[in-house]
Amino acid sequence: MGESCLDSCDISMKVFESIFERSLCGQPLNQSEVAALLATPPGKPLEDLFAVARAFRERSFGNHVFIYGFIYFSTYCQNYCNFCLYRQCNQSAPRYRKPIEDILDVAKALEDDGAHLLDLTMGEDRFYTQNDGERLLDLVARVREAVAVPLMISPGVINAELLRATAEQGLDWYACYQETFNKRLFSRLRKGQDFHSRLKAKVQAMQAGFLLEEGLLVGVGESSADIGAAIEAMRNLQASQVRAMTFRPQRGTPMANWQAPDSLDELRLIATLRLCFPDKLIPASLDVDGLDGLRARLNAGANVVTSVIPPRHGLAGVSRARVDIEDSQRTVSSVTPVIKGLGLKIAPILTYQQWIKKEKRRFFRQDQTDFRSAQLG
Ligand code: SAM
Ligand code: MD0
Ligand code: SF4
Repeated sequence: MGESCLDSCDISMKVFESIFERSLCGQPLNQSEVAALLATPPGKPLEDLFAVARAFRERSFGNHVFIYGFIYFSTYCQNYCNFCLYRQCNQSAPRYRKPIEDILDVAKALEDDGAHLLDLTMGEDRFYTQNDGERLLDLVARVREAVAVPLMISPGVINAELLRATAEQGLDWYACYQETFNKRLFSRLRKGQDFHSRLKAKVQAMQAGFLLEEGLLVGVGESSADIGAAIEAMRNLQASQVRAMTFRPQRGTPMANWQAPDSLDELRLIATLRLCFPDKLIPASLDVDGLDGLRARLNAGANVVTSVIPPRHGLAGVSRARVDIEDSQRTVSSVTPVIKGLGLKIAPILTYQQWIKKEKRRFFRQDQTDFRSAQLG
């Protein structure tokens, strides 16, 4: 890329120029620089920010985009997150535990369709975690046996032993989003949950050999200083995939009437994450605005299409539980024209596998104590 990305977009404001130059040299941005990026006004300045984010993406990934299949296999949950449709006792949530045969069918269908990874997600469902997590381990082992693609697990907080045992089944990723690193905001959002236990699970997952996906909710009352602190925390945690998702109000929850946030905020954060983590994976989730929202997210510098869900299996999304699923708008063939229209292409499977291998080598060459010293807030 050299300096061409800066030359190609006529950035008027000096402050942005210096931020872009600093991140191009690999220097971590400070909180006031992050705040400046998050306040980028719409129009030309924002288009410039996106252009720089895309150039950063291109430098690390060329024109390749990755695709993640999403298998929400149990929507039962013991927790009371105020933002989530699936919080315990919410009668409005679609509740199911998918039988293993269905899970295996979906996994194979997604693999055949060309997904680079499958994300096995559940609510914090004791059905799976009781008795040392034997049901979860069995499920993971069966999926591992049935497909060759890399696997991610998103089970919420589970103990170190279960994390180790799932990692030993050959899973690559643990996804667990703090949502915010502001402890007071966290306790308002993730009601009754412990900030440090959630963080600790991630450190333990990495010690067990997982790559980590970390994530932030957008529009839940966070300040730009909170986001600056979160970016620093994600860097300290050494997350390999970092996400931002706009909060979508859910019926039957305490935040059902929360005012919808500005849809540009998530895009600004995606671009800011790209500048801060140029060589990491950044999702463009279909679970926020469906297929309609994909173009803008890729345009802002994301490089992984997540929440691809095949129809006719009765599977739900998270923040958009039903949108675009049964009418086949969340499939590889639906996202392909959007990807191509942006001059991007779906990466070969091998490219994704090599990326994971390289990322793991980077970590596991390091002394494991690095993880222990990751900042626990
Ligand atoms: N239960 C596990 C957990 O909480 O880690 C995994 C599944 S959980 C549903 C995955 C993520 O979805 C949450 O961490 C949150 O970031 C996101 N999410 C949940 N409800 C949302 C909403 N209403 N709007 C946007 N994102 C939401
Ligand atoms: C997504 N609906 O990628 C999924 C989910 C959980 N690891 C991921 C939030 O948007
Ligand atoms: Fe449960 Fe996860 Fe929803 Fe919280 S975000 S209520 S832990 S499914």
